[in-house]
Amino acid sequence: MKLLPFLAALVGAVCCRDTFHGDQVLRIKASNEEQINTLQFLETLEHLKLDFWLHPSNPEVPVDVHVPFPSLQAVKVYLESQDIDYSIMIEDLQVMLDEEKAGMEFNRKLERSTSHFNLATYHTLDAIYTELDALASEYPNLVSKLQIGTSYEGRPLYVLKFSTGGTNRPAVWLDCGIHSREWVTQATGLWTAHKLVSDYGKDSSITSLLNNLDIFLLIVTNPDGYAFTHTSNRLWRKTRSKIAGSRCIGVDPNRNWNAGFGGPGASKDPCSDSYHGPQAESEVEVKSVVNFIKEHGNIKAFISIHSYSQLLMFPYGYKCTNAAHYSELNAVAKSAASALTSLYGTAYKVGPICTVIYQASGGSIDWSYDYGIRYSFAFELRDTGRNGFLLPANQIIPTAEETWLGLKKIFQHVQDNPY
Ligand code: 0X9
Ligand code: ZN
Repeated sequence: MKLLPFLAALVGAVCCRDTFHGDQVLRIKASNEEQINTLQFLETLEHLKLDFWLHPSNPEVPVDVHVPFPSLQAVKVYLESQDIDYSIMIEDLQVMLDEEKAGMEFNRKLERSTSHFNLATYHTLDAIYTELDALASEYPNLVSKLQIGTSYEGRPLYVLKFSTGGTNRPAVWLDCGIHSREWVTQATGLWTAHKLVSDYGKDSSITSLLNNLDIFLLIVTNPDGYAFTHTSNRLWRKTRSKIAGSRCIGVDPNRNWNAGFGGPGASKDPCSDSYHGPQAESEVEVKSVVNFIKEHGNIKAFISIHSYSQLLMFPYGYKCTNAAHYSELNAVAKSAASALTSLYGTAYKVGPICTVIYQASGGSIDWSYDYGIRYSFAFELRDTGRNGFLLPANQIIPTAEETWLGLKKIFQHVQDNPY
């Protein structure tokens, strides 16, 4: 009988994981609008099973696409026939995934023997959740763990609240991992939590910040997706909800907010990775955040952390017109990006979503901004595509450190500019 759980784990580990042997990620450089249209056409060819890591939108921004091995030849021949430039960013996705997995296994053994939590590696959901408890019990006067809801598959949605007292102080909201495969974001969230507790009382800017504001940090916004990236498909982006009338699973939780819902840059096809869902806030993971923000009533900044591309963006994404606070948001984002860059020279682009990445409707920060939270920003962390979503674990800490400098600038601005 004792063998049963072990066997189940073994079968689970080997039988059902998607593999990506020979798959490549191509970086495509469209040189004009016509080539963008051609790539958008390519995106509609379902049988190729292409996974666009960066969607075609304007010739300034490269297009990254994960091409399964069986489609590679056809895609390359097609691009060449259309005179569209491309290069190979990732030669063999499975090789990278194997390396990542080996690193995690090595670390698991290390952590077991040293009983030390390593922030410089990727962790499973269970390990992250255990660490949240450790933080809350070690720093009870500074951190508490709140459950703001339950995911589609029944996992708790945990928010860390950093607070030094007061009642319903003005607060900032920070979420990571709404797209489950963006692993460096959950890891950055966890590092940030440790940074806050270790520097409070030591670093005067953090101390003053937490003496005035509360910080709410949702490290794993999409826990079902995150668990799935560990057990079954490392490249899973969406939620795991069942869609009536479709064989496909999941909604893009960053197309599901009630902001231009169903507009350009979202798909109505449940099989698409940018499927907006049957209606706005259909996903309980989104609805739980919305309810929390509304009930709190005093959130002054809303920041969503994604990867990759090294961008610091602000509204809008569902439309390409400037937000009313464009000048202020642009100035804050510029100063945050330059603080971020000052540490390791990591270059960031700054601007509205629609300009710097692509038009995308139903996104979180458009919702928060239209709801009245002026300081709404989205980060796309490292890198610019060399590793894409598979950022090597040795970049977690430098990524988190530099991001923290950017976040601090935004928080300071919020503190200095009450509204
Ligand atoms: O497409 C997205 O949702 C984001 N890019 S990602 O590669 N991380 O998927 C960009 C959207 C901008 N962010 C918000 N609208 N919040
Ligand atoms: Zn994302």
